[in-house]
Amino acid sequence: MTHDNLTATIAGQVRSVSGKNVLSATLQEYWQGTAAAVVDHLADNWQKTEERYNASRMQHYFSAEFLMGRALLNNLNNLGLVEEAEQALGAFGQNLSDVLEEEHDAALGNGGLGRLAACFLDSSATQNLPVRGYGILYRYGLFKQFFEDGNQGEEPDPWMEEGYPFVIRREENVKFINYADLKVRAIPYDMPITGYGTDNVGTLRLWKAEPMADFDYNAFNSQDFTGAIVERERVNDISRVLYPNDSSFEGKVLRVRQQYFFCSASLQQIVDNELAQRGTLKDFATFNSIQLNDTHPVLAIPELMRILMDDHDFGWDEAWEIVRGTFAYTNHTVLAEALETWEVSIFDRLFPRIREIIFEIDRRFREEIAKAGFDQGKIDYMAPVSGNRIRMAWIACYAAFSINGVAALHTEIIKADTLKDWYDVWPEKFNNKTNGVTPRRWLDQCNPRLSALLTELLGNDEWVRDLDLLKNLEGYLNDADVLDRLNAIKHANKVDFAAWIKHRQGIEVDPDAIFDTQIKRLHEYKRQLLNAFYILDLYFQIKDDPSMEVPPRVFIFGAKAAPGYVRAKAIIKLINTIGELVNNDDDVAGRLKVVFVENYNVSPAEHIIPATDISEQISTAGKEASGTGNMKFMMNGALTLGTMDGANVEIVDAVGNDNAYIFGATEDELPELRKTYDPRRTAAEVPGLQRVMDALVDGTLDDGGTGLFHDLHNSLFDGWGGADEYYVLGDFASYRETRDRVAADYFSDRRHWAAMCLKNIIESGRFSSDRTIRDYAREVWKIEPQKI
Ligand code: C3B
Repeated sequence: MTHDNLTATIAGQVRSVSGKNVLSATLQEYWQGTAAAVVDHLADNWQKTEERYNASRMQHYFSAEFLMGRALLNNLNNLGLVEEAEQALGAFGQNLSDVLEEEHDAALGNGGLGRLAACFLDSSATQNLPVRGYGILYRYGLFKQFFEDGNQGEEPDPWMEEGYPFVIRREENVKFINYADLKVRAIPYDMPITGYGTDNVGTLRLWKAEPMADFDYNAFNSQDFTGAIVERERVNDISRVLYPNDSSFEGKVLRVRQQYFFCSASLQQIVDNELAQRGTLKDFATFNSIQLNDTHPVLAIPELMRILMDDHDFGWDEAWEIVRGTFAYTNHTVLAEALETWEVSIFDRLFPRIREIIFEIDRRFREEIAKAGFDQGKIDYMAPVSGNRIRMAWIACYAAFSINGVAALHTEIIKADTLKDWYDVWPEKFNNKTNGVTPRRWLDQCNPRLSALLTELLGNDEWVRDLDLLKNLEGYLNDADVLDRLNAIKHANKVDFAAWIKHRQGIEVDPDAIFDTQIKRLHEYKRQLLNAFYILDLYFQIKDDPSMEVPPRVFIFGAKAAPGYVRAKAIIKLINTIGELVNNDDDVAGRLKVVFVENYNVSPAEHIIPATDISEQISTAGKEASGTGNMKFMMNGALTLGTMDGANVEIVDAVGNDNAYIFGATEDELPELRKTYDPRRTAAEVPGLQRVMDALVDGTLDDGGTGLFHDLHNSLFDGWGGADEYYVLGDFASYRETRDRVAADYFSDRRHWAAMCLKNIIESGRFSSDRTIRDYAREVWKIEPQKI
């Protein structure tokens, strides 16, 4: 598309959304118009891709979460239209970057699991793979976080209230969902997923719940006005809000309604397409496969049984064979509190037929496994239904042909522990697919300076589609000029970050300091508390001796806590309280700064990651299934300070021990260590640690009389289930020693530091989601590229 063309399209779209002369339009209207122009641009290719994919074997990715972030720049970049858009908007006196800032993040996910789904769609589109995503069009995405006196507050996120051109309502594809107590319409909204340097355009299909008829006239006429409105709202509730829990189970009836809602609608769609393409469902599993992103969409298993048997006259055995050939299941966590189980009575009330099918699955499972010689105790443990609860993970393990973990260590843990019994019965189902992240958003777009350098050194931008090509940069590891330029790029990114955070939160940071960052959901196992304790200890050391040498540092945090997770919220308050203390103390003299980025989300991450020197990946070993932020940092030349956990293990393997900073107890060591672990003794023995613990309760740090800091103290010293469950104090000494060393290294040899960063960048190809998706496509999905 030529520049004139885009200018004309944007002008036309802005006029039509604003109803005004283009020059009078608001920035938001420019955003709307430009977004609409992009959709206009890709419409024909999108339709062609849909037709092509429908005719081929397809992979369907079911996920309750897609953390998409912003779409406009991503699409412009993929389509090679960034410069044209700049010029086109320039013709009306507008700045592309101002227009981009008008876009809300589509935060239809909580954290890693949802963002992974978004990266997977990008990689599938870029590699022309026939993959479609299915989820829910939440009216309210993940809550907006604000701080009040250092405490987290939450506000709703009506992200598409002003209109959102990147989803197209497809009224003609409406489906009907039957609950025992409610019948609703599911309307699909399709989002185009562009790939980099390809004409193929994939699809994310998000379902919205709507009442069967807009008004129940009978109810109105019979004077039950409010009753009719209430009923209507009950339906709208289904797709109203994303549950804000990351890695923990929320046993709300509305949540299971949501799950059934999008599973049923998506399956009906797939079945309709299969019939349209092939006139029969008998080859369903030959042409369709469904990846279940964690257990949230596991209801698709009994629902497909129901559709095949009740709507299409299949017998049980035939239907079950199709189901067993269709589903693959990804496990994302070993945390016990995340395991989804539902009380049988909920299923009685919402979908008795699904309950009946699950009970039959359970009966047959028990029979099959008893024949294999398992004892009753084991059968009861593994059965889909036990103790009056329906166990979603167990249904998935039984029905799926593939079960995978998300990093090598994680897969070993589920085989040896979390899902051991299933591994014993069906070892062939198990496989590892180490996560990845898309280098388009997480390098090319968010770090244009580094991107330009890589393109210059490699002679072209092919690396954006094939990140393994970065290996060809090995020769620059000793190139002083390149290393200096790398440092200069990081510095420029830090200057940008400083301006951004100053504008956003009014805080000043020094771009010459080390930027040391921990951004991720707030969870005890992720150990933001360990990070905070280090800062507090360092602060006390400075108070003891204000003239001590301290490498200047900016400690950056970004994290949302689930609104009901009181202890996570206490940790936020603690970090903000420490920040107040440290940032305003004359003895510190600005050498340390604590910055808690409010309302952390995808877009803030795009500012933070390119500016970061040190990537904090400090979870208790064995607890973080993979982590994906660790990969984004690596790609942008930040060094990992981490434990041997999740994908950190593979990052260290890729870059070598000399190019990462590893500390702490390993997963192997922990069980033995715990036998004799006494956190009180550790606090007393490790210099400085008792003082940190005391500060929680002696009035040094003020929690506003809530008792929150006392509770944190208790969780480490007197917690239930064994004090200090996450070994915060146990790893403190090792963490402090390592973190001090990182800071010293940073200032001792800037070129050597840059060489370590470059090594991380060069080796990041393994952590591109393109590689992950190729592995799924080849080993699990059995799909081939379908280029239009
Ligand atoms: C997360 C895990 O906590 C991460 O270690 C992992 O990298 C990502 O999934 C992606 O695999 N996770 C999540 O965000 N939400 C859950 N409910 C479970 C796991």
